[in-house]
Amino acid sequence: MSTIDLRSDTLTQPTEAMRNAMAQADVGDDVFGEDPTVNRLEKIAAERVGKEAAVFVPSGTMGNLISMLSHCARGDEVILGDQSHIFLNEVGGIAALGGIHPHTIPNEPDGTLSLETLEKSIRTSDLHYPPTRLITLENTHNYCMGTPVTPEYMSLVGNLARKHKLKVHVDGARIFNAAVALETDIKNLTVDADSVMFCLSKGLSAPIGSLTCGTADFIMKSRKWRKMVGGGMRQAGHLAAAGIIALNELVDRLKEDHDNARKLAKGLSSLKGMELDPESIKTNIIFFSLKHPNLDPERFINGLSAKGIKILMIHPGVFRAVVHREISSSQIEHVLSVIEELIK
Ligand code: TLP
Repeated sequence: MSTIDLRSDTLTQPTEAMRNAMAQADVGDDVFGEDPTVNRLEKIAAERVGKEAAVFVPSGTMGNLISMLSHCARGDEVILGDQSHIFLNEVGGIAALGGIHPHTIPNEPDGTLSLETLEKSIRTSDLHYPPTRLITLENTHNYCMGTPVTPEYMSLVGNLARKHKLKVHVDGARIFNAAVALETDIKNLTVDADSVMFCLSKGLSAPIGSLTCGTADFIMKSRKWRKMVGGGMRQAGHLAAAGIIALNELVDRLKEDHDNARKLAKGLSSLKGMELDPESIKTNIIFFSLKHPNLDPERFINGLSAKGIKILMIHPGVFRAVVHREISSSQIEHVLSVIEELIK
């Protein structure tokens, strides 16, 4: 029985072309700045998001961490969403390692932060307050149904940040999903941000790696932080080679994942006890609740698992399914028929 793994798009395996490119990559010591493949990936990445420079890091978590460390000093404050990955899922690294004070405000269901609340949350110079330095947004917003945040919203936040002399960082782990869903050039989503981190290792199918992009000065600072937290890699071109393929060949096909996610959401919403609005699914992430009189959440997840289907239970009765390159349209139909059977 083959497994249908919907726990995350991080589960994607490298493509055949990636495996070949990794094996044959031209490499050097990247700590000396001498890995030609890493240098090429960083150049492609910076150009793609319209920034001066980029630095290759092993994970999205490290990319966000070094960005925040580069923008903020100890005791500075960052305003971010209470549902953001940085706040919920990055082990509190910004506070533990950077002494950065996280000031959370509620995420709206579409992943944005209310502009009014945002502006009210910026600290005055009162003696008692930590100085606000940074606003951090997430695009797509993972825990807000993978919703893509629009260029129009980015521009409003950019204006607000400039008015208050703040910086803007975007956790764009899945920002290419956002650009594809909104049918916009990715630069329209990054032009109002001072820095952006994006991942190659999720829907784009590379095995490892993320990039942090910004001004040349910012990236110089970020490189130092990367070294300090142990992210200085040597012949990393073997990894970067897969990343180049991810950017050149795997972006446009993300639309397929979004179509399959919508198909899964529509199918689920027609089943008894499943609660979700398929219209809210814009990219590859689906959250749904199970409220069924005869099927408790544990039995549901175990029943799926017995049929080789894996999804994540985020809270009791609340599930996440993420669609990716290794999930076909016919597998979505199979998943729906298994769930229909379980519910009976
Ligand atoms: N997200 C993972 C888990 O950590 C939850 C997932 O399966 O979705 N930003 C966002 C918005 C993310 O979703 C993730 C990973 C990261 C950053 C961190 O990336 P990695 O895992 O490369 O450190």
